[in-house]
Amino acid sequence: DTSKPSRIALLGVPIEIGASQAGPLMGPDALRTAGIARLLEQLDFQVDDHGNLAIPAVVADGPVPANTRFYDEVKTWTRALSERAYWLAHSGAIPIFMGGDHSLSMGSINGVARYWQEKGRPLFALWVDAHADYNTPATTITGNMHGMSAAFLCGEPGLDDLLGGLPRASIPPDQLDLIGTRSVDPLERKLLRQRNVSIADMRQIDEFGVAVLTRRVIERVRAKNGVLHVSFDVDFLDPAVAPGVGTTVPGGATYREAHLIMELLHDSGLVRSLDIVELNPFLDERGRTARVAVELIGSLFGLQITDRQTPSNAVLPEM
Ligand code: B3U
Ligand code: MN
Ligand code: MN
Repeated sequence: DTSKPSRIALLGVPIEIGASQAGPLMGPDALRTAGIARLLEQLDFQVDDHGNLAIPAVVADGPVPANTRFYDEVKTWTRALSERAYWLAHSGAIPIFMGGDHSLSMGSINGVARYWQEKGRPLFALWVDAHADYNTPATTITGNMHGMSAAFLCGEPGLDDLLGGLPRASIPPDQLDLIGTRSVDPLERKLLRQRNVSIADMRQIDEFGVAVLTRRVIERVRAKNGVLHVSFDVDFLDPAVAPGVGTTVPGGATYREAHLIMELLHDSGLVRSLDIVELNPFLDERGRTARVAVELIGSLFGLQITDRQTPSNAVLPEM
């Protein structure tokens, strides 16, 4: 089944204990206020807002690994979200997981990956982020679990009980692509090198441009008849464009670079799920960051400046 879904399922995931600063809890409502549903409807999608995920009471029911802050809380969220994500993918809609901090991706991508595993199509993840989020309990400096989600996704050891018995669907590290990277911890860097994870860092963006780097990802997915999950951390953007983020890192992507990535991904027809994470409305300036995030989601789902094909669309191989 390669036909493009025409339904989008919005799910708010108001988790913030994976991050160092409070505020991402308000992210889902800020995205709603910025008009995410209205925009997607204008792009001819049927949009169902499933509200915000709620979790059961947190219980300490197992060993807690060292160097993990709020492990039991993150475990409870991850378990609940993984189940929910599986069923949303199963429904045939494109799920958009509105964060919330980036630890939510441990649940969202695990659930989505489990669905695609059953379908027999490889899932690729594009990690659009200033950070690599490839820490494990053995490499982390902060213990913040939003810095561990990509590593968990790729099956790195150290968080093996995080799903508490629910199935874990890891993706091989060669199906992970980082883009926008500019802040990596020393041991995290070593691990990324060992696993040979593909990294389009800011220097590569400056040298080659985002179009070349994005097409490289698209071609890799297409070559394996895969589908793509986009995990978009708003700190990918330069702080001047997106001030509403807890962990801003200077030297980020421009507004135009980010839109071009989204437009190219849209044209590929390969994106089947999305996380939009780390928006912190408490730190935002008059809703600017929320509005930019929604505009970028528009580009990812087909918003175009004109109705003409660009030359690059025209040369892309047929789906
Ligand atoms: N790598 C650091 C910093 C960090 C990761 N993700 C964010 N910050 N947002 C860490 O804490 O693991
Ligand atoms: Mn992140
Ligand atoms: Mn980040």
